[in-house]
This record gives sequence, structure tokens and C-alpha cells, in this order.
Amino acid sequence: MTYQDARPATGLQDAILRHLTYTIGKDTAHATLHDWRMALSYAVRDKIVDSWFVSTRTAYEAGAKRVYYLSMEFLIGRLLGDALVNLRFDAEAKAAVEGLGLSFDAVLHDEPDAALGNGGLGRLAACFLESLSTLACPAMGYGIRYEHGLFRQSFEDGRQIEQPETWLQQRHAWEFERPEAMYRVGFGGHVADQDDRAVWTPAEAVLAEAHDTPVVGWQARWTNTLRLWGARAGDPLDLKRFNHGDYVGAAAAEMLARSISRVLYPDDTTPAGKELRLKQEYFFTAASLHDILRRFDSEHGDIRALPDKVAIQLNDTHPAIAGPELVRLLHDERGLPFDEAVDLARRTLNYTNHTLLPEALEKWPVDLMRHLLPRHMMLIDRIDADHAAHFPARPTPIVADGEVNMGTLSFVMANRVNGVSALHTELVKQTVFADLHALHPERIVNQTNGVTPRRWLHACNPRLSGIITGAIGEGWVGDLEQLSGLEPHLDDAGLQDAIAGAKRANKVDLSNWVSATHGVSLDPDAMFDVQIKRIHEYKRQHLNILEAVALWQAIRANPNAGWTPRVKIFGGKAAPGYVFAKKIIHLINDVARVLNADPVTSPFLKVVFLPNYNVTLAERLIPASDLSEQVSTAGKEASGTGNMKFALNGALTVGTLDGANVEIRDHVGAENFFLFGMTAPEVVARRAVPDHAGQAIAADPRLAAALEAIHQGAFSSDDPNRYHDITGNLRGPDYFLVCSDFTDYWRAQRAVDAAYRDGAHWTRMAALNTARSGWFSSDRTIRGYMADIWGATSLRPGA
Ligand code: GL7
Repeated sequence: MTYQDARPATGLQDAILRHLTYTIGKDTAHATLHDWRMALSYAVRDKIVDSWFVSTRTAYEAGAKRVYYLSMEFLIGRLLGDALVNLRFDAEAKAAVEGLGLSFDAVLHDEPDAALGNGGLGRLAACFLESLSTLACPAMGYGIRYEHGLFRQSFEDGRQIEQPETWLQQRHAWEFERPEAMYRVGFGGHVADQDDRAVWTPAEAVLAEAHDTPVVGWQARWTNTLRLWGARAGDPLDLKRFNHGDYVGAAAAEMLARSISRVLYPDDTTPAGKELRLKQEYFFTAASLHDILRRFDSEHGDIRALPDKVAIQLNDTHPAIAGPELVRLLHDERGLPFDEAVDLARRTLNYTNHTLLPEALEKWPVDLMRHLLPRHMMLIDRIDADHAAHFPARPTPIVADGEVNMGTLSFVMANRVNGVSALHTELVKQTVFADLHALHPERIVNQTNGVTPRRWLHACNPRLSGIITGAIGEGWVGDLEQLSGLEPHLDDAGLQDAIAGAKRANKVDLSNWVSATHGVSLDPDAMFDVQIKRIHEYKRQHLNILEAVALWQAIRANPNAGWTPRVKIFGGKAAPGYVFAKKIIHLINDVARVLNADPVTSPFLKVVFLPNYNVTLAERLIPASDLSEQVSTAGKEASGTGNMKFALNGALTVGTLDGANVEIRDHVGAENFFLFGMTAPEVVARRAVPDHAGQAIAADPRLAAALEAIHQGAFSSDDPNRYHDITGNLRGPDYFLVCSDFTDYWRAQRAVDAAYRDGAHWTRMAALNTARSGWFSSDRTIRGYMADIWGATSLRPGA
């Protein structure tokens, strides 16, 4: 049976009305927008379930190898539009909803943006799930069902304010609760030796309860599952305490247990260093491994076949405890010899490294580990000793200086270790894992990131998508490399006009929305220059705003020099504890206030910081962007994925040779990319130059003047000293080399200005970015993982 055969005979409107009545319990006269959105979502979900059952059955029947993607984060965003597109149901749904007298847009926008992730790492996991389904690879994502996703950001006098995010205030339309899939996860306690076997008796235990969200692939070819664990107490209420009137105490165990899945840690680069964070990591990893082994047992007999039937991907070190946990399950609980348990675990597990930032490479204090996971700490010590014994040239130990290095643990316990762009993988080999790489030269492989073209072009940019389909047919949606077929058509003036027209219409839409929601009017003919990503010094939003200040000064000095009108748009959240990043946000908002009020310069330069950047805002901004800012200090951004989304949607990049920028430039052509700045080796050399910032400032009066204006309080007259920590940092250590790269950045930006003035040429460069971005599909990335890491196959021939 295929999905098409299973499609129910009733029309979509009937299905919506049926759910409104019988699932929601409302009649049409009293239904709110939310009720309608839920009714539509349930009707659409019904259709996914058909494909889901077929996929599940096919995978069982084939006895195929399964892939499990363990990730602390899945930044899935809204799901309704995505599901409709993949089911090829969007036009029908629009007609059905409008036929009921509702605005389709309003219904889609009623859905909360599920922000179960911080940034690129979490969004990558979501793109991967969609591609795994599109490619019919039997797979499952495992993570945590956070009650509160990434905080909601607003600004008060330019400062970031954080509020809890409440995506679960309304029911999550897409999930199915699975109370029958429930596991106990223990913490603490002691380990005893019984008949030569270690027996761990935890001091406390929580229950992990499964919640399943089906993830439908393109054309409903296949549907996999995202299984998110919620934490609950074994005993929800202490009845004795309750009956004694201690109502709070009676619920204490439940509160404590639930805290494990309460919040997503809002920091994308540093381990929170909190006991709760380690508990979260073990909680979801242990529950997932139990579940994986239960499924394996139900399908296969001999546990020795585990590596042939199961591939587990650890998304960064957050699930790194999977190594010792799997050894514990195989050795302690199933009685396999230790060496064999380690060997099986190692051949089953793989690890993706997503960053080289030292503060982001997780390390846990041995004392904490021993306290929370006493048996795991013993196993880690044994794995460490074992590894050292095999390699007399003592490699980096897993345990050193009272800490467990989770990166080293992950490497030692992995079959394959991968970086996320060509440059990053080389740096992984040369730096963090240099000695381990020397011992295991076959282990590190590269898999450059990708993005799903369904969400990031077809759905978010229907105008451009329609033009492409008109020119080359619609095969590109499922096979993005077909975009290269656009190139021969690019001399066609009609096509060029259509592409330029689509971009302009997207910019008009964005301008209308910004004006309606934020009261700022933007000129759609100005260049839309966009930097959207987490706020971090290495991403250098301060380089961008410094250039804005210098440009403002230059325009003021010579207003009639024929400036290219530009709007600089920023979006992104700073970790609540990252004081410097929050200062950068404040500075951008202060600069925006002054510049936008300047009657001389504002026709040429505006600055807007849109609050609460999330997946939905990215979907709005990227199709309307002309220029993509990818300006990180070379060697610091492991890959980037936003950079790919922009290029795919026909924005040109101004960027450094960092992360996947390098490969983007190779693909789109150096002449269609605005390169500036030092390379990764030059960055290392530059840091060794004494007073590098001072030298750069002395050599560039523009930079000196822009810094001085900020320092003197030109944008903070109420508090002239407000930015002294920023200016002091940039004039002093300037670790991220903002000053040293400024002059070349300025040069590149003026080249951007000149190019933008030649509209036809710009459109051609933009269209070439789209036509040559086919390689950046996450389908290509997942095919690479399937072939080089997992040994997994597609269950749809030809997929
Ligand atoms: C990241 C990298 O910083 C980013 O460059 C990369 O694109 C992404 C996905 O591989 O992973 N690493 C990381 O810790 N976060 C990222 O976004 C939060």
C-alpha cells in the first residue's frame, strides 16, 4: 500500500470540520483561530499517519539497519506549513481553509515556533530528520521534550530582556503520547560487587515518557519519528505527606523529576556546568539507548549483530555518556565480556564535532560524575586505561585534572568522528584531536552540513520556487543539484526580470511586516543587508555595527557622494549570562536609534534589530535578503548553515574564509562572493603580533573615528561610558581581530555597494548563487552520512 492509496476519501474540509467537532469539541460559531488551526493540523496529521504506518512496517519487514540521531536540540520551528508542502497538500489546504472563511496565513501563523534548540546545531538536526525521511532511511531522532524552549527575547531601552517561552501552553498538535514507552533512569547511589558483576543501585530514579512526532519526507515518500522524552516522577504524589497537609512537600519528588525536562539551556557554546544539565544529558541518552535495545531485541536475536543493525549518531558531546552507558548495558546487564562490550559499543556509535571553541568542549568534574553516575565513572576510568594500554605513546587521557573530557571520550568510543565543513574537519585533525587522529587516522571524516530545500527554498520562498519550477520543472525540490539546470536560462531577460521581481516582492512583504509590527519603514529598493544568528564575539556582529558607524560618518561628511542605500538588519539572541554579547545588542540598538533619526544619512543607511529571532523569522527574512553577512573570525565558525540558506535564496555573501563559506565560494564562484579578511592561519599569526589592534587602528582613520564616537558616547548620551568595555576590548586584546579585519571589510562593503548599483549584474550574480547551491542540500549531507558513517541504505530504490 502506498500513501496515495491510503488517502481517505473525505475532503479536507470535511476532515477539518470533523476534528473541530469531535476532537476539539467546538462548533463553527464558537471556534477561535486556534481551534481552527488545531483542527487543520489534526486533519493533516491523519494523512501523515498513513505514510508513517507504511514506513514503519516496511522497515520492520526489511530488517533494515536503523539510524538513531541523539541530540539535545531539535530546532523544528513550525510544522504545519512544512507538512502541507511535503504532503503536496498546500494548495488544497489553502482552498479548504479559505472556503471556510478563514485567512490561510493567519491559521499558519497561529502555530507556535517550537524552539527546542539554540542555533545551527539544533536546526541542523531538524533538517537532517526531514532529509532522512525524504531519503527513506529508517531513522529516529531522540531528544528532550522541553516544556520551555529557547527564551523569548524583547528589548527594553535597547537591552535584551528574556522571558520564558511557552510553546506547550497550547497542545502540541503533532505529537502522540506514548505512556507505554516509559523507562526508569537512575541517578546517584552506589555500586556493589555481586558474583564478579557490578550492580548499580541508584539513589533516585525518574521516568522518561515518550512523545512521538512523525516527520514526513518530501512527497510523503517516507515518515520517520522524532521521539522526545519528558521526565516524570515514579510516584507523582507522596500521599502520606499530602494527608498531613504538606501539599508542597507531597509534590516535591514530581517537581524535581520534571525539572529535568523543564528548560532548554539557553547557551549554545558553553556547558552550563550545572548538575541539572548533566542529568538532562544522561536522562535522554539512557532512555534512548533502552528504547533502541528494546527495538533491536524485538527484531533480532543476537546482540553481537548490534553494529550491523544499528548506527547511533551523537550530535556533539551532549549525549557522550552513551559510550559508558552502552558498555554498562552490554557488560553489566547482559553479561558480555568488557572488551566485547566496548568493541560493540564503539562499532555502533559515531560522533559529530560541531565546534572548536574551547569553552564549548564539554568537561565534567570527576566528583560530579562520580556522585551522579558512579558506575559510569568507573567504566570511563576503565575505558581510559584500556585505550592507554593499547597505545604506549600515551594519547590525551579522557580523565585529566579532575575532569572528564567528553570530546576525548566521544572520540575513543566512536566508529567515525566527523567535522561539519572541509575546513573545520581539517582543523579538528590538526588541533583538538591531533594526537588521537595520529593513532586512528581512519576515524575522522568530513560531512559538510546542508539545509533542507523543502523548508528553506520551496516553502519559504514560493515566488522564487515557482520561477525555478517554471524554468526547469519541479524535480529540483527532491534533487537540489538540478538547480544547475537554471544556468543556461540565465541570459533570458524574462527570467532575470522574474527573479528580480520576486526578490523585490519579498522585500516589499518584509517591509510591510516590519512597518506593521515594529513601526520602522524600510525602502524596498535599498539593499537589505542581513546578519541573523546567535550573538557572539566570534560571529562579530560588532564588526558589522562598527562598519555602520564608519559609513554613517562618511555619509555625513559627504552626503552627495552617490551612496548606495542600505538597510542593515540584525537578529539574534545572546545567552542570558553572556554580558559582552548583550552589550553588543544594546550597542546595535543605540546606533540604530541615532542613525535612523538622522535626516541626512537615513535615506542611505538604516539599522534595524528585529527581536526574538527564530526559525519563523528566518523564513521571512532570508527570501528578502540581498546581502548575507558571514563575517566570523576565520577558524571559529565550524560550518554555518544560515550562510547556505542565503545563497540558495539568491543573496550574495560578504564573508571570511571560514566554515562552509569556503565551500560556498568554491561552488558559486569567487566572482559571485565578496571575500574579505584573514585566513585561519593568518588569524593565528596575527594574534602573536603585539598590539595588533592598536596597529590596525593607527593605520585606518575611519576605524579610529568610529571607535572614538562609540567611546565618547555618540550613541549613548544618557550614559557616555556605556560602551567602554567594548571599545576597551577592541583597542586592547581584541581576541577576535575585529580591528585587524576592519579595513578589508570596509573595502569589501564598498565593492558590494558598487555591484548593487548595477541591478542587472547583481541579479545575475544572485541567480548564479541559487543555481550553484544545489550541493548544499541536507539530502547530499545525509547521503554522505549513510555511505561513509552509518552503512545505512534507503528503502526506496532510487531515493
Ligand atoms: C555549531 C557551529 O557553531 C555552527 O558553525 C555549525 O553550523 C552548527 C552545525 O554543525 O554547529 N556548533 C555549535 O555548538 N553550535 C552550532 O551552531 C551551537
